[in-house]
Amino acid sequence: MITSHREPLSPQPESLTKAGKLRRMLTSPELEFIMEAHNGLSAKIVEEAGFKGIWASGLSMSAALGVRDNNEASWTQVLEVLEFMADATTIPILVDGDTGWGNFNNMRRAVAKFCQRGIAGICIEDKLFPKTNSFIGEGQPLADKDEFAGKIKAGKDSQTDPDFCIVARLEAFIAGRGLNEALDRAHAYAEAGADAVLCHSKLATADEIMAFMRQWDNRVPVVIVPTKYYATPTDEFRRAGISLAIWANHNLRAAITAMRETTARILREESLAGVEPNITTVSEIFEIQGNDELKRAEARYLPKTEARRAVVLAASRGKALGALTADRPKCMIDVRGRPLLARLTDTLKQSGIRDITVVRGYARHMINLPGIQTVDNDFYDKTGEVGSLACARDAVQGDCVIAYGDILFRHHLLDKLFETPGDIIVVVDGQWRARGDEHQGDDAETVWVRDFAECSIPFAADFMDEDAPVTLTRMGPDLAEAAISGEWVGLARVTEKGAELVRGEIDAMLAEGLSKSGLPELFSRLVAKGHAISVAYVAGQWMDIDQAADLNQAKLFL
Ligand code: SPV
Ligand code: MG
Repeated sequence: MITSHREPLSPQPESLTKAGKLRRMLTSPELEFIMEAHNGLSAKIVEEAGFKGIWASGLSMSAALGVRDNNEASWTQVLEVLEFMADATTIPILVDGDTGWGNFNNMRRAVAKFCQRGIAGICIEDKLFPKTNSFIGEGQPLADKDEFAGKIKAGKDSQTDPDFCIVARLEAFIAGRGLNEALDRAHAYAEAGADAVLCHSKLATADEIMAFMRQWDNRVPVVIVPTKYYATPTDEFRRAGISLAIWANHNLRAAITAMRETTARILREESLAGVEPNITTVSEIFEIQGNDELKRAEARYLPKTEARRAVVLAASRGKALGALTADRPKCMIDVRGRPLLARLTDTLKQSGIRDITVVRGYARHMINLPGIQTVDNDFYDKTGEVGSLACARDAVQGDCVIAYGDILFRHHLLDKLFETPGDIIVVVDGQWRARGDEHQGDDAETVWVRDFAECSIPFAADFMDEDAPVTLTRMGPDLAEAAISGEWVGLARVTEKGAELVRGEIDAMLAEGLSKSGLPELFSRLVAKGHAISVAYVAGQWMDIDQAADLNQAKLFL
């Protein structure tokens, strides 16, 4: 009797490949067990339960794919399933390779592919392609013994992992051909290089298996599938010297039962309430899927973006809009079915800004959009932008966009704002002249104030950001035309450091009684104190709403 495969083994080193681990299970002196799985989920459940290996059952995989166990799923479709199973688990998978999907040549390709995909071994049965499940009918034809032995040899010659296991499944008992045929073939297959034989039987007792074990000289380990003789005590298999028992289809069968019961109950009760306590929770699914690992990976690999916030100044009425702002501030004027402010906050949200603080003043109760926070400037009619920003002082921190509440702009202006380096960045429209004419002829009551900017480098249509960083020199309504580089859009951004500077300047201006001032003055003061304010140049693609004519423009803009 050759007993080399049954020598006691040292503990499994972690360095073993999956194939190495399967080989150890086959050759260990213990009776080992592997459990059926048919997809990534069931494979995970098998590993989670503590099994050391997985049986990728042909019956179960085909049933799970909704086809018959007659090679209706192609071998590459099976390969796809196996890849998910192997990726989802760390324990070895023994694949039910049916009859090897053809002749020796098909077997060669399958073995090479399985090795590539981290499969530990394949079991092939000595029947004909297309296969029939062993529990169907009687007298199934067997493969020619020598042809099958050649297939085993071809498989062994094709494996790229030296520990990959080929298990030769004996269907002699299934075909009614008896013990001698089984033993004769077992020897031939072991001779051809099989790492183990699987002795299969469909009797309700283990008699055939035990008869085989009494005669078998143990030259290679024996594997069994006790599906039909399940009542046999497991210790009998142990005593008989069997190496590996396969619990071949019980996850699939359990799943069918559970799915049928659940589905029928939901259909019957037209409610989920009855089934809810009996089924896996959604958070358990997330756990099985490994969401925790993704969280850890995100923390490790995603850039650490500070939560972005925005402060929107929306306290003024917009007097020039006349009756349109009789009952609401101009930021709540309807522009094609939505308030201006809603359009602005949508654009901010698209850029990942969730924390939006709106400074309200005139007709404050009209500003009631979902998903915003509000602070109120009770003295909106006596103060200006600095006074309003002071009301939101606590919100000006971290990475924060500061925006006028009466502007509409294309989303990419925000991208530009976030891409431009600096601690305080202002968006400046280099094509400010193009906006000039529409506002000619304003009635005398309303003064159209434009926030012009003088910058370190004038804007040119072919200006590239990489050319040189542009900084603000001055900002205000009264710049001499020759000094104007562009017009501030009403959009700025501060970093943590910039926010600190802005808060400091707000405090200084309030102390000087300058709450009526505009933000251009605040920026100019910071520049005068030697703080750099970066300029993100854009060319148009924005507008502000100052008068009724702008509303028509806004409709076209959207
Ligand atoms: C399978 O699980 O697909 C098998 C084992 O081949 S059996 O169905 O018992 O033949
Ligand atoms: Mg099968």
